[in-house]
Amino acid sequence: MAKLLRAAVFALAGDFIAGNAVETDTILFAMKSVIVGTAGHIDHGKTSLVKALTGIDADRLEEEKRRGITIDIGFAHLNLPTPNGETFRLGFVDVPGHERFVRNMLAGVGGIDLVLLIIAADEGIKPQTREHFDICRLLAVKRGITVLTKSDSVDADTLEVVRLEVDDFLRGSFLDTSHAPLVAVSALTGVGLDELRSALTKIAAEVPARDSAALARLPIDRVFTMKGFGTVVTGTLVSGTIRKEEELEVFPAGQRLRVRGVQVYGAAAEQAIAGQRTALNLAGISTDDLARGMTLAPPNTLHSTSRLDVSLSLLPSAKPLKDRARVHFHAFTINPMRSFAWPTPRCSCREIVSSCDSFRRWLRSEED
Ligand SMILES: Nc1nc2c(ncn2[C@@H]2O[C@H](COP(=O)(O)OP(=O)(O)OP(=O)(O)O)[C@@H](O)[C@H]2O)c(=O)[nH]1
Ligand SMILES: [Mg+2]
Repeated sequence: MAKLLRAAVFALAGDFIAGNAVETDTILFAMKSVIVGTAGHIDHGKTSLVKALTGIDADRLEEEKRRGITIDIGFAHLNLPTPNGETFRLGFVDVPGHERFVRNMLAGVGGIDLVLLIIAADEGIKPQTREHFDICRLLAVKRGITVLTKSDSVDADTLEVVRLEVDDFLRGSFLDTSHAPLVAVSALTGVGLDELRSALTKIAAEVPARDSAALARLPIDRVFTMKGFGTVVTGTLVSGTIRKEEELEVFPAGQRLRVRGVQVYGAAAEQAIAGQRTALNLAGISTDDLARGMTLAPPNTLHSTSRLDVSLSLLPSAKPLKDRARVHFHAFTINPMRSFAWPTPRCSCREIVSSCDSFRRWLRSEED
């Protein structure tokens, strides 16, 4: 984590489901879409909780099912009716808790509107609870709910002790329990799920709508071929609108393509709007030319760069970052093993952090 430098927003994805697709465009267009990410230590019950809420198993890989752990990001969704008659569409991005898969976690959690920080009541705070929480803070995630899972596996006194420990851990952060909810649940018995749904409804109502009139940008998080369809990509549309038959460009590769079909949360649609989990069936491009981390946008609208200004924050737990240190840079779904140079000035980041919390510097790709 010490050298994980990430900047700005990220993004996520949805599923392209063949057959039985209904034209639900009008309904979906009217529904506010909110992206919820999970975060937390391995085996603390993230995927089980998403399944208990949505009925969908976000672990889609055969290896995940065999090993009983999440390896890559998974997706689910839920329609949440509000007391005033509105309905929110919640898109869930479920991330792996295993420390080895933290880069997949980073690809999933960027661009989320709110986080469910999941802590198992029988284990309390563990290393990836801290690491994922730090990542959420670095990403400037503003909203969330802390969920104590597996409440059925501890007695009331233990639950209270964990609650106090978590309370202390979150103090002063965006999840400080004086203003953010902390809910104890059990995915096994269903206890606490209604309270969690209410908390989700309340927070989802506070999430500002994304700009569907802005430039369309779809950071790709999945690429695959579907029999009878061809090339499919998925992602969370971070801004703008993408319509069927539209021409797009894949950045940074520069290839043009045509949107043959659009699906939003697994249902066929005429268009996808900002904030929706989106799948696109593409013509004029093969899966070999696409990868997670690329972005789709209208032709000639974005520019590739190998240098950028950043505002850097170093976690107190991180080692000092030396002049010209090599770091991994993450943005949206970009999960590069690329390294960047840290050019000037000749000072360590400890000094930077102690003298000013957030410091502007620039990064240069070593391939530059
Ligand atoms: N008793 C009890 N067990 C649970 C509960 N939720 C999950 N589990 C069990 O805990 C184990 C891990 O659950 P997962 O949902 O896969 O945990 P995870 O956080 O998604 O794990 P990773 O994605 O690999 O980090 C499984 O054996 C679940 O059956 C719960 O509420 N109560
Ligand atoms: Mg999981």
